[in-house]
Amino acid sequence: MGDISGDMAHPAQVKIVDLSLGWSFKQTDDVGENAWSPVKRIPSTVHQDLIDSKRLEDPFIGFNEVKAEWVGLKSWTYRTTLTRPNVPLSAKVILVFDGLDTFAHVKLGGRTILESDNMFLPHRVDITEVIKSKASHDLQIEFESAFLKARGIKDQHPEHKFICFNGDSARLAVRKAQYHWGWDWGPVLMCAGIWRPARLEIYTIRISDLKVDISISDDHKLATIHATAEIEGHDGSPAHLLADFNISLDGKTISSGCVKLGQHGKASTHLEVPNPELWMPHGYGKQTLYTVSVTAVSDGMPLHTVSRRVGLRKIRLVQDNDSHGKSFYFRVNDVDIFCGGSCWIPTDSFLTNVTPERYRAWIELMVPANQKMIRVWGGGIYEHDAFYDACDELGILVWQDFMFGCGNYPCFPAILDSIEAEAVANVRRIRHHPCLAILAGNNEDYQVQESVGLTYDYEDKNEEHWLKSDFPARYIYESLLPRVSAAEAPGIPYWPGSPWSHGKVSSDPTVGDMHQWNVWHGTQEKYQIFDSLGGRFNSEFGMEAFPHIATIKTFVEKEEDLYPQSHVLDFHNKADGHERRIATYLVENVRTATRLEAYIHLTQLIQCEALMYGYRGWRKQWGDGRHCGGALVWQLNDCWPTTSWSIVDYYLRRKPAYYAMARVLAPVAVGIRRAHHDWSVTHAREPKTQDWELWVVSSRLTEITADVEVRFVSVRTGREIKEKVVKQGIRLIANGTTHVSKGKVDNVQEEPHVLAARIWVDGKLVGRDTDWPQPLKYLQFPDRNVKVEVLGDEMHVTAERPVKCLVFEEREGCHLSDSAIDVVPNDKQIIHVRGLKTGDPALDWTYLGAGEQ
Ligand code: BMA
Repeated sequence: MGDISGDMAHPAQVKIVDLSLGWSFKQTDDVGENAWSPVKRIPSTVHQDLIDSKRLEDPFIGFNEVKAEWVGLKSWTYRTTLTRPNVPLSAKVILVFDGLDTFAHVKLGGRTILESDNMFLPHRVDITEVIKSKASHDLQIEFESAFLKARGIKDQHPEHKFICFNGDSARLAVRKAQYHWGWDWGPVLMCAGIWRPARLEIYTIRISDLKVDISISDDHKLATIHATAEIEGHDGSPAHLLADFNISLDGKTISSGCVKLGQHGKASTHLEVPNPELWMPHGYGKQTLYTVSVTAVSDGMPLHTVSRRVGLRKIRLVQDNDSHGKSFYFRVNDVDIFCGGSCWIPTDSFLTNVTPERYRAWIELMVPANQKMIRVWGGGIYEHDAFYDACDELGILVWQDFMFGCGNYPCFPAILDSIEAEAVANVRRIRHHPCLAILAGNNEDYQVQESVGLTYDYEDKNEEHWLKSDFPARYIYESLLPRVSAAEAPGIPYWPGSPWSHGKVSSDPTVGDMHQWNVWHGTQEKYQIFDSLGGRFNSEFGMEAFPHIATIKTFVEKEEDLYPQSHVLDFHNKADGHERRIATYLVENVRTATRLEAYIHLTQLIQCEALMYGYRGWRKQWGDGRHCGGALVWQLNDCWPTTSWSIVDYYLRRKPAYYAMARVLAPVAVGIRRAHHDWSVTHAREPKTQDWELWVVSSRLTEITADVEVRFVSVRTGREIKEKVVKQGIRLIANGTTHVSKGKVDNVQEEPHVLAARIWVDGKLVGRDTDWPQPLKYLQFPDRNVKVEVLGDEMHVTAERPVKCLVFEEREGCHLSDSAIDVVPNDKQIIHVRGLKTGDPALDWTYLGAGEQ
């Protein structure tokens, strides 16, 4: 058992006894003292504890996932000894669990003190009387198999249609991270354990909640903070208690107010901040963080202080009727923000292995990539505080799903109570973070209904009807969760689901957000037309790519299995039909390869191209009356080493698409493209001409001027086949799209050529874009004569003929300013490398067709 911490100056002050050490665990059925193995520390998960005790092989390697299956089918018991702390007479002793995964029976001295069946719920158990009775107590927690329990609960509800995409449908009956049942990017690893911190709290008075609502005046000259504290344990004599509120910046108080405790143990006040430093997403201003605190004071003695780090900002989801339907975009402090970004899955199959530093490293990746928003997807968890802290500090907006994913969820009374408690607890935990932009009811649950033909009447607003229908969870998304959100986080927009379209089919492109999966899944369209498939906000779309070779080598045990279609590589790709889909996109676009490294490059190039076509086109539409309000790639990260849609792999090694995305999301980005023609439909009959267009997108909030050029460079010879187009002094529309020029590619008279655009602002080259004849497989790439000259921490890249997707090695500890670049003659590109030590070998590189030379 841990030490008592906290200021011991006054016996009534809150004291914390940390319970992270001194635990052991065993399979519940095993008997005898020998059955117990030590636990390094909690929070933990049983798999990691078994690995640490050498009773389980690392499930991330080879086929070990299968060998770990038994773990999820057993019950596990954890135990420790609680020693009687020094407790003042009037104090309470509360045993606190921030999270138990999932079916937990907690016994103190052999007596059940808590039963839990919801991983997302924190618990507080009053053990004052029990703990005082003896010097030490045995604390045991038994975790039953969630897999088996889920099946049992499902069987008890024959009235409900358990339908889902991904995993065993019984998962829908259990409030546990749904990806533990396996997903199309993740293994089946049914974790169990004390997954969030545990401690004793000893106090007479405690602040149990601090709610901070912020409003900003129209002229931004005044921020008003409405703060409400809830205080428990005041034993009916609130007159003695004061709540001392304070807002500070960098330790300096700006405003404060002391109020008497009112009815129901509540106290509230208004604090004002004149000329506030507003919080903005990165790239739009500072991420200033103020601290709001409240201290419970009795007879001049401070007993407990609670603080929230807040950002002063207002956020709106703008849904106006317009010529495209109904808009869907975010406005922060009156600035319209195009939300280019990513979707986020739990970043490890074993959640308790993710440190705050690792969370920070993930979010840090987004900043140089010009990403503004991350979506916490509903099949995982309400994230760790460190995740939201990093987003606050780095200026990344968070789209937060509630934890429901890809299913028809049941609504029996007990589960509804549990969901309500879960929603209140988690919204209260995260609502003060300035990064929080939206709360959304679920991931794709409306789509599941549509896909199996379980239609519902949107106009029927009778909640009782919903609960009795084949889609009872409509009650959760359209009644329970919006009610909780409005009460607990009134300043944050609520949205019933991702995607959702105000009762229209959830793929409606004119209203609401959209998951566009007709590239890869669905009708498997060509990615070149991604832009034409979007809606008002594209909250999911993606393309798979292999991870880095070094990542692959961590799980492939035999050298002979290092080939693209080996059994173990297929096993480390959980997506339906992945072999066919990867092959389709490769065969359609590039000359395919069999050597693993070349194949990795090709899959990554395809991902790069696909995402570029999506983001580039949708960002252009931002300027067309906010036609598209944002795009979030599926997915930023991985939970194990695998092939998936992630743009950065499990070991934080960036895939080339990461860089392609960064370029098209740059504050000022030039875009060029020729009109699409579908080569497989026309059976290689090229159109005689193709229109091309040139535009610039700018997220600068004032108009600026720029110079733009387009060159027409033969793929075969590297020569310019016609006079370049130069436009000087173009005025770029603020926070919008400027159409610059257009023309025609003559496929009869002109040889295949690249349209190579560049843009300068104040004489400085700030961006490039290239458009290539499609498909790339019809092009020849001999004699590119690529040179990469290393000069200090710079790499100078040149080529004599156009080069597609030149990718540099991702070496541990190295950061590149760019990669996956297209290079054209007479345009040297300089890549900055951070982290390469003197004497280290130069970074390796490759490009499309490199093998042909
Ligand atoms: C989506 C997500 C996930 C899934 C992904 C890839 O729609 O919501 O459920 O992993 O597609 O298939």
